[in-house]
Amino acid sequence: MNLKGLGWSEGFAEAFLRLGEASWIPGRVVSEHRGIRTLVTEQGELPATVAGRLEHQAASAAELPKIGDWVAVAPLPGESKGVIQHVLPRKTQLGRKVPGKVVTQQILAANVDLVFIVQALDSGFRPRRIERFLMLAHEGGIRPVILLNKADLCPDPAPLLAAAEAVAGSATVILTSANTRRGIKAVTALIRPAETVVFLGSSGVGKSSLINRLCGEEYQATIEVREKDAKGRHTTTARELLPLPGGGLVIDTPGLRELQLWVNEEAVDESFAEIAELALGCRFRDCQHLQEPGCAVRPAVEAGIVPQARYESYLKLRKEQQALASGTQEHVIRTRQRQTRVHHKTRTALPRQRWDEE
Ligand SMILES: Nc1nc2c(ncn2[C@@H]2O[C@H](COP(=O)(O)OP(=O)(O)OP(=O)(O)O)[C@@H](O)[C@H]2O)c(=O)[nH]1
Ligand SMILES: [Mg+2]
Ligand SMILES: [Zn+2]
Repeated sequence: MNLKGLGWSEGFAEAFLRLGEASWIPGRVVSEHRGIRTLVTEQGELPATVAGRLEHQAASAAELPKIGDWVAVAPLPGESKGVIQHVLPRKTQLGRKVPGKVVTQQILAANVDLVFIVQALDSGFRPRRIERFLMLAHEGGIRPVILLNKADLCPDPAPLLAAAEAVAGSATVILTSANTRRGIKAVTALIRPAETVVFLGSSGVGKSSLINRLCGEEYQATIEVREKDAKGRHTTTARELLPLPGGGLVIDTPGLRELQLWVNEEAVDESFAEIAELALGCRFRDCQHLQEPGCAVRPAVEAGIVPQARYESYLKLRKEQQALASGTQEHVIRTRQRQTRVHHKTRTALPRQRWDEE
């Protein structure tokens, strides 16, 4: 197995060497299922568990090995199994906030070069959702491309294409069909050798079907054996990384039901570049673009230069981002308070101290 073809680079090699453990070998996480990860190493595939030390030291689940991660693994002598000892620093990571009230980040994939954001043109086409996925890509520092799939089911895709392009920013938008193979060549052409691409999008938009087209028919089997969901559809239940015939690697992901943001302000601005640029002309630096005097954004909305829906989406996502930012702070404060409390407890639980007697 050639590590370079798997995306191994100088940077990872240096980080690995710095660990200075001769008995460890490098490997890449290609699947994760119920705590067992499969790695690809120079010697081939290796199932692996995570070292207890690594699990205890991790400040959050986001630091544990995820699909796409490069790790240092200790092969167990005499067993075709290994124990992951270390996660090499990630080049990029794709994360979202864990659904629910808790402020924690979930890593969807690591060391990704390109994100394909997939939407279907049959029903439920939602540009607002594209914006969310775009922000996720920008936050991770990953190039996004938008795929409008099931083009065969849409008699007139032009207006939807235009709507997608209006929110795409610098991202390319491609019409595809896994059924008729429309756009497949264009998609393939975007993937360079040894690059890792990931497919994101709601359940049923055709991520696995598109990947199947890219991989060639030999992967049909992989997709067929997947679990069926309640409606009897084949649905992807785990993330996995597959090699493409032309070089390059692809990660299939289960459809995301709830996409909450884990982004900073810059990612919002990057996804709404035209609004961020207008905002430079606002009188107040912290202008919220609502009722402030001298706002440069509102007049552009009123003049129809910025569509109303886009403006509202911007406000909504920025609010979400700000809530998340303060939520993170609150979380940090609460954790600190907890730590202090624990500290006090151990003090009072100690046997009577000298100062108690004074
Ligand atoms: N007509 C048409 N149907 C498609 C196309 N792509 C996918 N489908 C169908 O849509 C359904 C869902 O496709 P999948 O590839 O499983 O969708 P997915 O995005 O991987 O879904 P999850 O794994 O649940 O997230 C299947 O019945 C596919 O045959 C397409 O381009 N045109
Ligand atoms: Mg799927
Ligand atoms: Zn303003």
